[in-house]
Amino acid sequence: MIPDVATPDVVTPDGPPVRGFAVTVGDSGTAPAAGGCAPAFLTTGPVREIAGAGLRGWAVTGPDAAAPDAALARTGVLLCGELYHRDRLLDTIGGEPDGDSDADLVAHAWRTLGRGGLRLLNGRFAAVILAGGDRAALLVTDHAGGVPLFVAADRGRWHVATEAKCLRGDDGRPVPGTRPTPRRPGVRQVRGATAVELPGVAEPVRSWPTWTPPQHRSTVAADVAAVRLRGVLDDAVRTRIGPGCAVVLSGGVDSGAVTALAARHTTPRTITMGTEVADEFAAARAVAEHVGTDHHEVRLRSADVTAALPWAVAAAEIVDAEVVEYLLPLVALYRRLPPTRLLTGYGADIPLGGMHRQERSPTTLDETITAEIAEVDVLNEMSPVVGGFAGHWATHPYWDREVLDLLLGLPATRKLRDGTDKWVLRAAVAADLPAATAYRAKLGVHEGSGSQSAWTAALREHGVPADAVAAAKTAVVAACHDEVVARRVHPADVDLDALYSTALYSTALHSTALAGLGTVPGPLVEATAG
Ligand code: IOT
Ligand code: MG
Repeated sequence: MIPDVATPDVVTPDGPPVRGFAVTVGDSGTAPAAGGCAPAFLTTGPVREIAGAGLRGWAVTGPDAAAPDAALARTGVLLCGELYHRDRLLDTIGGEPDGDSDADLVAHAWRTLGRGGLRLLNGRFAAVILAGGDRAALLVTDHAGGVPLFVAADRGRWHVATEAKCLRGDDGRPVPGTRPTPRRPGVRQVRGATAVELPGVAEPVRSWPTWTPPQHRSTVAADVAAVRLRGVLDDAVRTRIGPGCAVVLSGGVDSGAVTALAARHTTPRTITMGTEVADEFAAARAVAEHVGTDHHEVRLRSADVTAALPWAVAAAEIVDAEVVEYLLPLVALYRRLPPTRLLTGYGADIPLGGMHRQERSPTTLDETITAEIAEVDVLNEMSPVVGGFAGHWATHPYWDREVLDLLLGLPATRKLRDGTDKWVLRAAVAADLPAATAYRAKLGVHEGSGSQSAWTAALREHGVPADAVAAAKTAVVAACHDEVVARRVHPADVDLDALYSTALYSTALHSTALAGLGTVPGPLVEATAG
């Protein structure tokens, strides 16, 4: 009998000591003043004040983590997130770091090899490095922007945070290596794979890249590519698992592969979600039974999935309704689970072109993948706040740097082969999974859980005509973003009905037939009942 919720007694919360931060970096030599009350982090966990030479602010830590001050004093590094392949990293750098933490390793890489040291790091992190000399600090992101990092300039000081909602202020200084944050004037997001050097008051800001996606494509034989992919993916999974970890398993090949590889090193828990509208329970169970996991099914009401909207927007801090729609079912699931280290199959479809299953031309597929990769570092769909709001630490093996390097260096003919999409991944793990899973057609998370249709139905009930649903989703997400990011309303306090009505009326996306009846702005579902 498969239990329907993960039982708390098998859960070991495990994740990096620092899950988020909001700090002020002073001009050279000046320690900024304390920032008053703690910022409005959505990430949950103990919030601790931190201060070091030239840096002051707040950090959200893991449940049992020590205050970050001691590590900051020793390393000069404030690190949110974690590194992978640590042994190889240390072997490559040589010498001995001052301590065991990942912040110590980052400091060791920087002090020993400078910029070259930062180009070695494979992890999921955002860091502030107190660089010394005439520089106030270095802001560093991982290759994929896996931990979003925001910066706002303010009269010679810099406010830096892992959540945009924690920041205000803008003195108009140009900041290379960043992009404006949607609907948050003055707050800029550091691009992925970037180091931004924040100087003293008058100096210009400089930035430099730490990684670029390969532009070449390899002619390696198809079967060799598949063997190599299994190797790097196995490493990525092995270096991400931890005590009590769980894989969120849809039953598709992406999360199926993560599950099968995790099961080579531990007995993972697997968790699959569905709603009363739709589920993929049979497909997930086939994987769980084949590889031997501790499997759990969670059935949510589809109303709970659409109600996750403010949480999804507050966590990812984005206005892209399509991406928010992918996140809804996962966010709804994460709300139900006790704090857990989670592995996902998220992101596999981006380098493999899996979202374009109708695409039959390798020429077009290569261009599409290249274009999507160029934007992915600011979409925040893999942000740790997605999960961190409920105390989880979720990590995504397909966005390991070595997996990405391999997948992005393959020509589209290895991804679309003999009429099969995502061919190289399917071939890589065919022997690890039931045949039906390895060659299962892609079903998006928003389709398999019924959340896409549930959100559409909710909008239709608010009077949105069928041909305006996509525009309505965009308007609702933008209005929601204004609430939870710009105005810092907690997602639990958002009145979703009121938000729908305001967003839809102000953009005239409700049905004009209903508006013609003279109904005043308010939940249309009530106005039309009976
Ligand atoms: P999809 O690939 O279906 O799901 C992403 C991950 O969410 C899965 O690998 C799995 O770990 C988890 N998951 C999905 N469904 C369930 C479920 N029912 N129960 C438990 N866990 C589940 C969209 C998508 O279709 O997700 N994600 C794409 C990329 C988005 C496009 N972004 C972009 N172009 N920037 C992806 O690559 O994952
Ligand atoms: Mg997928």
